[in-house]
Amino acid sequence: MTKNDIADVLAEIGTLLELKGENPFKIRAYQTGARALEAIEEAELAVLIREERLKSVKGIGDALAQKIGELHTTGRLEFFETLRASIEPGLVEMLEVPGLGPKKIRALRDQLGLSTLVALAEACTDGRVAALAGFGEKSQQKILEGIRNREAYGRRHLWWDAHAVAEPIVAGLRALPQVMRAEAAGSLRRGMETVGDLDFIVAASDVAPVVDWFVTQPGVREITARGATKASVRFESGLQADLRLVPAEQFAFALHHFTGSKDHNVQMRQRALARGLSLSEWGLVSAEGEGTVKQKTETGGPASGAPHAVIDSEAALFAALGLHFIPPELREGLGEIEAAELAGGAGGLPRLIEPADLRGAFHNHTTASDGRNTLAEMTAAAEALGWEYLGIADHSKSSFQANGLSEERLAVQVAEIRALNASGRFRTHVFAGTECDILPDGRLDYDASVLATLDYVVASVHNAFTQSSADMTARIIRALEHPQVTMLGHATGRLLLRREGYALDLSKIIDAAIANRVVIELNASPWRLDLDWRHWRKAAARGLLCAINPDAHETGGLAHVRAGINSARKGWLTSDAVLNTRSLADVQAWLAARR
Ligand code: DGT
Ligand code: CA
Ligand code: CA
Ligand code: ZN
Repeated sequence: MTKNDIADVLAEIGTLLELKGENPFKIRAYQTGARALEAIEEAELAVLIREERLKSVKGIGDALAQKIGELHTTGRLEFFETLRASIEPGLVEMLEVPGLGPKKIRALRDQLGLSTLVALAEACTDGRVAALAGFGEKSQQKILEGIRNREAYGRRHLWWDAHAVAEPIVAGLRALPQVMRAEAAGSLRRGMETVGDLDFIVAASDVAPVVDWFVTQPGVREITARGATKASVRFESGLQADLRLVPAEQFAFALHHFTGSKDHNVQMRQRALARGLSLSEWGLVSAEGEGTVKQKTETGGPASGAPHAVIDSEAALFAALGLHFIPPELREGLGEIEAAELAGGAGGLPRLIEPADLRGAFHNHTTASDGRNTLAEMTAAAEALGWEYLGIADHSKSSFQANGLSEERLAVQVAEIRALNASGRFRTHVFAGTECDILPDGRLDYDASVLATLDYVVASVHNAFTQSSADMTARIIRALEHPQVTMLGHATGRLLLRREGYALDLSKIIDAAIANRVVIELNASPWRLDLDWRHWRKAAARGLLCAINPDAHETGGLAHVRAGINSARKGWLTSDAVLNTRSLADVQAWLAARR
């Protein structure tokens, strides 16, 4: 952790102790310690810790020095975690409401028994807060407003939506004459399925015009911060964005730091420390405290024994620590650093799947069920993307809310698809499939004789979500054991930021899919991304085959495979693990062999 990160923790400890009503001297010690720490230079801190001289700093006592050391080297502090866990989470949330500090929160808790935001909002609405000594009408109004805003703004955003906001901003920043380099960092760059806020890193020759441009972008509702090297805005959607301006020679370090993740950063710092170096958003310096920033030529080059390359890219930064370049999607602190070792490594980094590797996709809808484009329109759109094949999998009859196809209508669609392929109208081959409901007892929605007329079958759960985990697991496994099922659609049924998936035992389902040579799709719809990336690395290593399916309900939806590629990359998937990277002939052969 950097000194500022550590100072933040100390300040938070002070606040939490205050929430608990602890002794004021103890509280003051943490607040003073946080300020004392901020006054120390990053490199100096490393030296003080190593030489156990931290307690000689004014404002930092024995106990505090020990805690700072622990945070600096491990990035964690058990005392802090225990303390936080001991406090009702609602009280901690109240700290984020403007106008509420620890003292007032304690008063609300002790005198009105309030320990959740919901209860607090109620107490504001019926006037109990205003009646409390030290609050009043105005302060009650402000608290209520703060809670309402928090509900509107406090939420995360789909990667797809955040990306749509970020992309033109990055392009616009790069087009400014003062800007040398600009990137979107943070969770967006890591391809996370949801994004808290946007983080832009810019190297510029002149700061003010860049900040002026940034805060006047279309859709900016509010400028929440504006300083010499940083600006923050909030868009109409509630999405917030931070812009950070750095000198060109710090760009690679800032980009790496603000790309994160936090866990990855902590591990990178530990690796640097093990090599006598200290890594931060500012640079890579000798941990001896000479303050030699490697990329600064005027200091006469790096300290002796340190790597000599100029660090002007993330690749150079990783190389300076003996590592291959780690793609941002892998930077979650889940073994990527070990795998990136230049010297051997734990199997090495995978060659991750890329958007251009996809040659088609299997799960797409047309106007025959609940899609918004016809078969011909969808095929034309797939052809425009350069796809060799497009799978049509409209809903089956039990999904009446989605206009699912009866056996007769399905037969008509299959005939249409065969005729379209025979006509040679499109270069893209169309596979005739279905998204067949898995009925509550695990049987399929069409008879085997109907399924036999199709090229493939996606089996999905669309009803009876509230079954027990055991029932749902047995239900899905029964479907996977059906000889005509090719792949499992949106395995958990989650909708990001809207609803959790249904209860099930995923590891059993993955086992059954592997045993029955059934594909599990990575549904690439930006609000699904299901099966989640966190499961894929292990599952693929055990032999599970993936298909990245956009579940498109209109032509524009085919582009959602890009979101699926993000998740596939986060799941360490190579093109080998994904069926729809194969050629048309190979897919046809694979489907034939499964029959
Ligand atoms: P988000 O915005 O919640 O989707 O997630 P991120 O990863 O974009 O997080 P954010 O915006 O708070 O910060 C961007 C990156 O900056 C984060 O991934 C790592 C780095 N960072 C921020 N705060 C800390 C910290 O306290 N310690 C460390 N080591 N890194 C941090
Ligand atoms: Ca962020
Ligand atoms: Ca941020
Ligand atoms: Zn579905």
